[in-house]
Amino acid sequence: MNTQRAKRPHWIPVVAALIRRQDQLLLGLRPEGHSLAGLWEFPGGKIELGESPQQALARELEEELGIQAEIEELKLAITHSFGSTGIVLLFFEVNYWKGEPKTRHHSELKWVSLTELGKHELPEANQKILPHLLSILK
Ligand code: DGT
Repeated sequence: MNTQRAKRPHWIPVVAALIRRQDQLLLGLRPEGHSLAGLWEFPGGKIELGESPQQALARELEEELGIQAEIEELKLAITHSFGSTGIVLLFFEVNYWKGEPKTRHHSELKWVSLTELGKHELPEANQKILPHLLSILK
């Protein structure tokens, strides 16, 4: 067997929402029992077979927050690998939705102003692109 090949990470497509309310973004605290528990994330998740990125994000926001969201522009795409896995993370802007976000999945939800974002513990994939993300959102 080619060992170099076996060590290559398996890349997983993930979508995440930049849900905006004035100068604030919605963050969710990742729950116990999931990877990266206790870190603040942008709501979203893995794209399932046969879904477009936009369909996947609309589904995740319905499942996780109970909102019907309009998925807007792709703002940023990044890659991040941890050992044998890698994620391709697509960030979409969301400015309009129906319903009030509820904690169906996260341990906690929080509206955070752009200036306070850096004070929250985020997954490394997000932390490393935070300055760039903020420059895009301003
Ligand atoms: P897992 O990772 O197997 O425990 O499964 P889930 O269901 O908790 O993971 P899911 O569907 O949220 O997948 C998202 C993956 O992307 C997960 O490995 C965490 C990673 N990730 C890094 N930054 C973010 C972010 O800002 N938002 C979301 N939703 N995921 C992020």
